[in-house]
Amino acid sequence: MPYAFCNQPWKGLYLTYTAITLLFVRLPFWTLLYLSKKSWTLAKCLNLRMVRVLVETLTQTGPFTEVHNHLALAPGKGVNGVWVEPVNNLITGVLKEWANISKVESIRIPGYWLHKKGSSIPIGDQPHPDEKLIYALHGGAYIRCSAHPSDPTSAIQRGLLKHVTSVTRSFAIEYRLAVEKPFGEAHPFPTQIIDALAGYNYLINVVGFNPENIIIVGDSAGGNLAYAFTRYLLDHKGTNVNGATIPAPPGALLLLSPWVDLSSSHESLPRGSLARNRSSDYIGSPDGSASSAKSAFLGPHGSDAANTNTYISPGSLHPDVEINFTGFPRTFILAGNAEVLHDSILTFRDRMVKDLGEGDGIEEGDGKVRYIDVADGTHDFLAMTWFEPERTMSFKEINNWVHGASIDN
Ligand SMILES: *[C@@H]1O[C@H](CO)[C@@H](O)[C@H](O)[C@H]1NC(C)=O
Ligand SMILES: *[C@@H]1O[C@H](CO)[C@@H](O)[C@H](O)[C@H]1NC(C)=O
Ligand SMILES: CC(=O)N[C@H]1CO[C@H](CO)[C@@H](O)[C@@H]1O
Repeated sequence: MPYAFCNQPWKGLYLTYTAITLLFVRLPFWTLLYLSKKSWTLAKCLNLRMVRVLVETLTQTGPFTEVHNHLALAPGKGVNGVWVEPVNNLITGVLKEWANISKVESIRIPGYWLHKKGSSIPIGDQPHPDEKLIYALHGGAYIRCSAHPSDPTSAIQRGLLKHVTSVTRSFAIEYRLAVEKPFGEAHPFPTQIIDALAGYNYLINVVGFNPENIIIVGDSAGGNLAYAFTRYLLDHKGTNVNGATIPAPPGALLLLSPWVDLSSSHESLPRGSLARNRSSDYIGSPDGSASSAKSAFLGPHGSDAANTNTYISPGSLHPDVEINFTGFPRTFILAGNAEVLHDSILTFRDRMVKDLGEGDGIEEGDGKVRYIDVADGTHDFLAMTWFEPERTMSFKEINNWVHGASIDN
């Protein structure tokens, strides 16, 4: 059961137990195991197993230390935080209906800028004409991690700023996390779409970016959000609400190990990636942490919504799901061949390709979906700086895609 040890003294005891067994039992054992079966480097094997222990432990105890969240602008050296104003006037259509069911509205939340190393850009500086920007939505199953630059997921933005030559800054929004049962339920779907909208509105109507030049990046649950948020913009493009206009969709979407099926429709496939890749990935069993995160996120919308709502599960195999990607921006999808979500990402990719075609989306008539399947890649490996050489190779592919250059390394 998730969070069995979330209160003291059990939390402390559990963490001590985990640390001791890790040092004296598990690490030596894994090393021996590795020596018998080499495919990755030893460092990579051990790192990966430690990430798995970390994820499992978090699921038992909750966060070890205080994690930054939407309630405060967290300061720090080189941290460029800003407050983002609410956008209740931009909530319309289905979003308004779902927000009503969940009883959520838009509030003021923080966002953080990251700048390319060595550059000196004032916070929220007016863009140059044609300046491209990365708008980042972090992963963490909608229940953990943060947009703050001290969070591990910010490694993705740093990698992009390093490798994507024409981009000099990125902006990440501190969307409200869904809160799970033992901690008091709050902020279910569509809170995160509303918060993504607030950040987007800030970039366009306060800072002055052209939507065409915004590349929305989402990893894992952030990929789910990037997709859903773009669908909202597309479905309500140009709609006037209370004197405000829904902004145009972004110029491009970058989906990294996106979480696209929150139903369990891919889980029972006997030769599927859940069964085959569980030992090579660090995401545990779907009935433990994932189901607790899902119910926190779904809130009053419940599991029916996970099966059939195309804003929530664009990759669901449920027979009632009909989905149309016409009008979507050009999209880059990355999946790791060693991840448990592999099959659901393929389903999503196939649906997108059916409507948009394969390609870079730069030339007239070219298809808009570019997909890479990284051999031995685990879930969200771009967030793990030690996952080389796959990580650098993937960032180079992304750089090529951003600039429409031919793809070869
Ligand atoms: C919101 O939900 C309530 C019921 O909870 C309903 O009476 C009301 O009409 C709804 N409002 C909108 C704007 O959908
Ligand atoms: C998808 O949407 C587009 C534009 O709204 C429409 O032209 C097309 O017929 C739709 N495709 C299907 C299969 O419904
Ligand atoms: C590393 C590994 O075993 N990857 C497997 C993950 O699952 C897919 C099924 O979708 C297989 O094709 C991969 O070989």
